[in-house]
Amino acid sequence: MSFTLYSAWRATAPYRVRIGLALKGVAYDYSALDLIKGEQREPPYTGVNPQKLTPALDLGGGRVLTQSLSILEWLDEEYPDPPLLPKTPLERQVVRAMALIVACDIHPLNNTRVGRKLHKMGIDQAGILDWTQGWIRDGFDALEPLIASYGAGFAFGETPTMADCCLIPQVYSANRYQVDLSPWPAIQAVNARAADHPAFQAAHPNNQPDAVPL
Ligand SMILES: N[C@@H](CCC(=O)N[C@@H](CS)C(=O)NCC(=O)O)C(=O)O
Repeated sequence: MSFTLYSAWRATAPYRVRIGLALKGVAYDYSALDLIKGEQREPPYTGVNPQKLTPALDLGGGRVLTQSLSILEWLDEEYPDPPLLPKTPLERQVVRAMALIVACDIHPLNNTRVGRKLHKMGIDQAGILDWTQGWIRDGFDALEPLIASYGAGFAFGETPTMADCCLIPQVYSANRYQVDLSPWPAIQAVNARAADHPAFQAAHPNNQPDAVPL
């Protein structure tokens, strides 16, 4: 039975899972949601993921996985090669810490539903942009020294890990929201390295079936 990924081309959480699937060479069908139209909050998707967020990975047989990081962990256990986590507990802790800076401390504050809420509270577009950029900057300030210490091409070591699955979509988002990346050379170097990697290319927003030419 084939897998179906519920995704949205520019959304960073499904982008993380697309990278993981591409790194593992796992094939899937792509089901697009328009987050601006609010398709994630309407049936039939609410029947797939009652949390009304993307991604969801439908494995068939009534099994649906949600939450991008736990999907990546599941992928890594089911398809161990190539690994998304390093060998030792201490190394794995560092990779997970990098991933969580993005997934817990940047992204949730900048999610679509947060932007909608800020808008309803009367914050204008410039204020929302300032909010978004600020959380990205704070997170990148924390990631930069970790990547400078542990990176060697990718965020941790020479091969992609779960940290890169989270970092590269967040850099895409930073560019989308006009964050100047010059304060973070280590992050920029990883982003440049990933741009040459076929799995990261396959997962890139511009290469998704629902991509809108900008
Ligand atoms: N913690 C969740 C976050 C999922 C999430 O917030 N997804 C965003 C797209 S990046 C979404 O579907 N947003 C829709 C909305 O905010 O209404 C995960 O990692 O999967």
